Amino acid sequence: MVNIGIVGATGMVGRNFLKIMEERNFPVNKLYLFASSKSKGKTINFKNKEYIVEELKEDSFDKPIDIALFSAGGNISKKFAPIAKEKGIVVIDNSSAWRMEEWVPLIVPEVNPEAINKHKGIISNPNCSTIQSVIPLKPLDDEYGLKRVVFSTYQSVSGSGIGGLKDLEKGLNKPFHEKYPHPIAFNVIPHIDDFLDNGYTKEEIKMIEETKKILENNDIKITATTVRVPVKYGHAVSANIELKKDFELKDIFKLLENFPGIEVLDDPTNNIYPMPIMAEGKDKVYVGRIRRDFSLENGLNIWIVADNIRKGAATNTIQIAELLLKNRRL
Ligand code: 11C
Repeated sequence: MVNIGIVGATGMVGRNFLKIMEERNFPVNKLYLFASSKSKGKTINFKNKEYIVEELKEDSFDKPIDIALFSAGGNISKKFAPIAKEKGIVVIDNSSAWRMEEWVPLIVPEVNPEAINKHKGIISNPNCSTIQSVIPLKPLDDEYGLKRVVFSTYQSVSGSGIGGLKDLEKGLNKPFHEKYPHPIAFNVIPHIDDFLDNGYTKEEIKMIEETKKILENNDIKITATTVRVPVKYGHAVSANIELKKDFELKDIFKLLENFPGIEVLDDPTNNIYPMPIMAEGKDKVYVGRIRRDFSLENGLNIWIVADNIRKGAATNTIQIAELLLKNRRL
């Protein structure tokens, strides 16, 4: 049994940490919930017991916590994760604050579970669109070698938190764009996170850099275009892949079907392919539209869908916590 602290307990991902720990019967002993002063005093139910939300402060980590799950944004993680780590608490952080630090493992348990053994007190959970993309890429890289990948994403508004859902629900009513610079209802917006000087968005760079780090392969050429679509839950990614070796399509199907965490849904004659509407609330990564890209040698197209709040965030974090317990890395 372990003592768990949750930072950002009232947020969408924070609440899903609790839900998923209940579902998976994670062995929680003591539970401490932290959020901003706005949420202080709220109560949250976990396994039929009410817990009071405390304001996050520097002394919050004086409590006997073994693992702290953070999902309260990059600035909170930058400030408070080192404080928790100094107290001997293992932090699993959902923000982008620590992901690219060389000493911080960036983990998708189906892909690089062994990275847990290198942790030094902070472990990062990758970006949601990266998590679902690296799972099918891993067996392809191991078997054929990835030469180049072109990601095009179709990301749901819940990736932006409650504000994204509100903008979508408002439709075209003014003011329609509190979260986004344009209406998202009846629209698609090719802009996720801030723009950088090179013309890419931060979300695109996350997909490129995090994929290389998780697959431990800096030689893959990767590009990405990330797009917000008017869907509530579930991100979709089209991955156009150039492999180093030739392949038989039936072997690709077998490889993906047998990889942990993947469910292949690919029966075009019966209109079966992954869609956000059926991935919502689930923990699998769904892969379909698997076909050869005839425009290049060893080219392959796949379509990847997953629930961004669950497998893309909360479930992956709880799986990392389970890995910590299994490998006795606390
Ligand atoms: C989105 N992928 O859909 C983002 C949300 O770095 O963890 C997650 C941002 C992150 O807007």
